[in-house]
Amino acid sequence: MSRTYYVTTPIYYVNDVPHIGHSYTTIAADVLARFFRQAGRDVRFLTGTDEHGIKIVKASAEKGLTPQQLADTVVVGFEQLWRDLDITHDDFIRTSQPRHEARVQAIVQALVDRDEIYLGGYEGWYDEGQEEFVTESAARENEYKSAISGRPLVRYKEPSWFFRLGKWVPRLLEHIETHPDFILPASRANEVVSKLKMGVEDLSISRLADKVGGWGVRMPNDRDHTVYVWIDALSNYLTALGWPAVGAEDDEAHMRYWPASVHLIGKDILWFHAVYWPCMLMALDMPLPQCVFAHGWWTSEGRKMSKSLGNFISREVIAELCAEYGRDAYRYFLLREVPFGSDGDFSRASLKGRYNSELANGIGNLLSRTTNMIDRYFDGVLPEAVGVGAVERPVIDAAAALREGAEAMMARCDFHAYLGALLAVAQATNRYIEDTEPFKLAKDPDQRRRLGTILNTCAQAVAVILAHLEPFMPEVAAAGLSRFGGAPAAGTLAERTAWGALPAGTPVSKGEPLIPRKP
Ligand code: ME8
Repeated sequence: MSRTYYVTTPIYYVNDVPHIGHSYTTIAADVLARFFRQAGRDVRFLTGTDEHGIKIVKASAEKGLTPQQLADTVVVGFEQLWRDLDITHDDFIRTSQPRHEARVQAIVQALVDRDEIYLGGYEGWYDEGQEEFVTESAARENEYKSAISGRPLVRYKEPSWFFRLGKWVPRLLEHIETHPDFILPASRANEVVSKLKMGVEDLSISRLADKVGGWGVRMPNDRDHTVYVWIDALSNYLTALGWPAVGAEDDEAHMRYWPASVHLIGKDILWFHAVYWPCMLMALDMPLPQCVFAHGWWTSEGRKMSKSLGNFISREVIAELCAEYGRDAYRYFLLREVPFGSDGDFSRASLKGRYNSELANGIGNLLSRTTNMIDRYFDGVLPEAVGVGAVERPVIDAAAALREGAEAMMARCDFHAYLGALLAVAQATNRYIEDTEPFKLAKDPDQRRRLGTILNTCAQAVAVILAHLEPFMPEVAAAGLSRFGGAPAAGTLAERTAWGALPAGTPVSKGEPLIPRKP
């Protein structure tokens, strides 16, 4: 059995419609899933929706719907967006599903059995938009408003069950210090560590069921309480694998995927994933995920995204952008524009700029030049490479750097550098064509072997580029590779992209520009 790779996205709240931020994490997860499948790993890719909590209860009431009706409506939009963006998840979990609810109860019961939970009372501030308890000092600092949404915090005072979070903090700190890749980027790990060192209180993990209209998972040990939505939500990463066993047929069928290779999340929900979740897992005596990667946030046209400003990038706007540039270009842009982990600004001008300079002029143009010349000078049959020498070196070296660095870059979610290395191959090859001037050599019959070597080199480079582009731009890459009739389709990515993998004699067809320039 090959090594497993388990990638997850956050499960998205159904109080509002999907937008660019959701598409960002899910596209990143899809790229990782596709890449590691190509690398021969046994991949599991999970996404889904977070449907409980006061936020959903309030949003549904405003719309005159029940929470379930709201969830059922909004989830359709998420599923549609994932189809629109060619997302290849293996499972889609909804927290209102019985398979999830039963297992959340089993998880909480296990914590009760281990004496990790006790009854107390919560009095303090709550950020209903973030579904987050806020300490007095943090509340005061932000003038009793949400640090994220700016909306007023709500005062809560009620009996509540508590998880002994504080007890696990020393072990968590040690884990973070001894596992430098546990929280990425590293700067985020530092933030978590300094906050942990300031001291952490035990975590309120239940809400009175009446206060949330009974919408949620009941505490197994106390019917008057529902499980705090974050405990419910975080558990999805395990419940979706069938853990803990509660008697259904597929119980624990997928437990070979645990621990997760990476939980991809946005920076605003790092604390939940880097503190609550691992402490819960330690209390359950379960292995911790290998990595929690917190990406940055997008603004739109230079400002915080909002419906009232008219710069909200909804599913409909994404569909429009995909119609104009192709969904592959949208996928590419998001992961290329800024390093994963940094904040980025989305603008139509930068999408168009990158599309034209990197995709159309860089990769598309190289593919067209190469296939056109092979068609014209060699009747569409890939010529042999003989006497490969120093002139070819920069191209071969750039391809080797991409191929050899690919897996490590993907393991660190360094999409930006990966695509940078990929573009470097295109640049080196385009420069090679300019330097060697094959169109001039074609006029001289004595240069035929040299011409063949140049075009073979270009074709090898294009094949390496397209194979590595596949996880990001699956349709464009497949269409490009199909122009090289004999491009090896089987084998791992590294096998398929060994230099010279495209044999001489391969039929090569030219065609319409694959990535046409936008005026
Ligand atoms: O937080 N740019 O769900 P959610 C980039 N249900 N990312 C953005 C963004 C933006 N402008 N706006 C939001 C939740 N996000 C919980 C998760 S997981 C067990 C439970 C990201 O729908 C945000 O950072 O509010 C978060 O990672 C994700 O969208 C889901 O947000």
